[in-house]
Amino acid sequence: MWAGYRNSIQRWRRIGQAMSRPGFTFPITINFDGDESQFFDGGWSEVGGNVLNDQIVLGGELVVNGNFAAWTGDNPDGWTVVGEVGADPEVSEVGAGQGHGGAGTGLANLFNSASATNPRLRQAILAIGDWYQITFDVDTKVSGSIVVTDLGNGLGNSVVSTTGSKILAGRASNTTFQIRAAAAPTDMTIDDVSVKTQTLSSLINALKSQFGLSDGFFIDVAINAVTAGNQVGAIWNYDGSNNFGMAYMNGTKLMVDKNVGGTYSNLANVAQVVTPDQILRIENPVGTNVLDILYNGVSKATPTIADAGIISNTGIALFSTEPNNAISKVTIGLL
Ligand SMILES: [Ca+2]
Ligand SMILES: [Ca+2]
Repeated sequence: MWAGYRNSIQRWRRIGQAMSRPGFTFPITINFDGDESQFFDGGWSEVGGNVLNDQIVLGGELVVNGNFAAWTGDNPDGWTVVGEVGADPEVSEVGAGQGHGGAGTGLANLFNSASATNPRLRQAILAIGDWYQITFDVDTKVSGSIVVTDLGNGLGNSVVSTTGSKILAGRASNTTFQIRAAAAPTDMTIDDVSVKTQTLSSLINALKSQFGLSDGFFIDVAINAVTAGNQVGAIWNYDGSNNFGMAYMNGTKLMVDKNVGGTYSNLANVAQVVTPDQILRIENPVGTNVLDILYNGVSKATPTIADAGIISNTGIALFSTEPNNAISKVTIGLL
């Protein structure tokens, strides 16, 4: 009897997969206030009508001498210093609370008076296509800003211009991690740099795959909050692993990527701030591979995704790289 029950379930699943609109009355709105269990696979936390990804899995520490304890010849051990010319631009060792030329030890000062992109600190520690969490402290700012990136302008390419503890996330497009000056003049002192992988599957939370939608749908994601320099959005044409399209926001940009068999391509990168609870919309129409990505009702990008490896996948999921990114509502409807 149990085997028969299992066979009937498998047959039902096959029928479900063959149908384009099985079992649900669209549009479906998920408010994350207790109504979501039939649509949402769970695993993230629901707090005050928002869903938060508190299940991010990090790898081990990749940075060598991230606390700038060891120096040789006034350059930090483990780091490659680029763009240094005497004392300007310069990376040098200073103490807490000190700017360029300050006394003390154990922190790294990045200084230039007129070279907007130097000096640079590098470590070849990244794998292209992997997602990373980057944390560090800006101890002192006299002037300017720094940018955290890789040599392909990946990792979110986030500019930091204030003091305090920072948490950023992004996908590597090059194997070399870099922190560099981003303005002239710049005089900023940093410490405790950490870079760890984020396990991709732990950034994704699938909605019910039985939606069975490979095209002819829209996804509305109301983003209530995004931590600056982090990513939150939606995934579609998801096969449960390394094939999907994705649209996400980081507070200053809206980006569209595709992942085909583990190889990412960026399809759009447009300036867009996040206003609480405004809608990021993905429209994936029937009969064309041209999508429309909108924010607050305004089209921001019309990427073409035609890869055979992803366009027939039917999964829809949420994506978030940081626990304080908050999604307040998701609606899935038919076009
Ligand atoms: Ca230190
Ligand atoms: Ca130096």
